[in-house]
Amino acid sequence: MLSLNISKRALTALAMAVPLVCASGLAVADPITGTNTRPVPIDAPSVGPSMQQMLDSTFGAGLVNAVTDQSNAAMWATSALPPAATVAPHLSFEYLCAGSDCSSTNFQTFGLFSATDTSGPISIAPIFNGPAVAGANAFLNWTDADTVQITSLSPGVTSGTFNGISRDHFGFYYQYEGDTRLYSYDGLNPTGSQTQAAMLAYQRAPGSDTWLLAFDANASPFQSQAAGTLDYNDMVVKIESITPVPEPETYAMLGAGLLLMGFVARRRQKRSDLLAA
Ligand SMILES: [Ca+2]
Repeated sequence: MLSLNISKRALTALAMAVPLVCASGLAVADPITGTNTRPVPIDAPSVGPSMQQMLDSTFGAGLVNAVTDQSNAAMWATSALPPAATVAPHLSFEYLCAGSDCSSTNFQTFGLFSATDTSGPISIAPIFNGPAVAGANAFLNWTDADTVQITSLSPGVTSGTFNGISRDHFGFYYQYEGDTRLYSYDGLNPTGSQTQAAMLAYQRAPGSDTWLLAFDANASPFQSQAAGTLDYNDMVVKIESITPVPEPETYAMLGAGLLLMGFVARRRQKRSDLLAA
């Protein structure tokens, strides 16, 4: 949309201010096991499809609601080993290309990040780079607990091996040109912009491991903060084989369930030992 057509000179000046904002945004230290607060409002799009239209074309008409079905998930784990996650962009980008700014259409990136807390270092694995268009696919394969291999036959995918990306605990980021990185976890995004909710996450259905993630560049303080800019259609990606990281309470319940199963299995074992004897 129009708000993204800012000049390169302005972008360069703004990019120099990015580290300062990142530093203040990361000052609070707490583990990234949290979730996001949803739902948030979605503006009607000025250019491109609406969030509801994208959900309808991805999952089927009327199956997932753009407002009421927003997930609070912020971090994910792989649900299958192997096969690992398939990451496919659902559609291309929202902004208009006009005049000398046309080259900037090649500078949107999307990828994985991993971090143990909001004050520590953030590891990233870029996936889609400039020339990626709708239909491009990337395949992710973890060769060990925190090493991911990205492969693809599509243009615009950064192939390679990236360390520091936990198989059990990763999120997604989106970046517009030299602008600040926006994360799937709200707590990592800059305060002072119009929203920290840079991403909306939708699950195909309860229990499904297929998701649609939608980012909006206007969550960055360096883009337009005008009313009507939060339409979440700047970078939209469909991802298979991921499952949300459980909240701490869920971990506790999961542990109890595993213990119980262990107990039953041991009793059964003993009984069969007796029968055999
Ligand atoms: Ca927008």
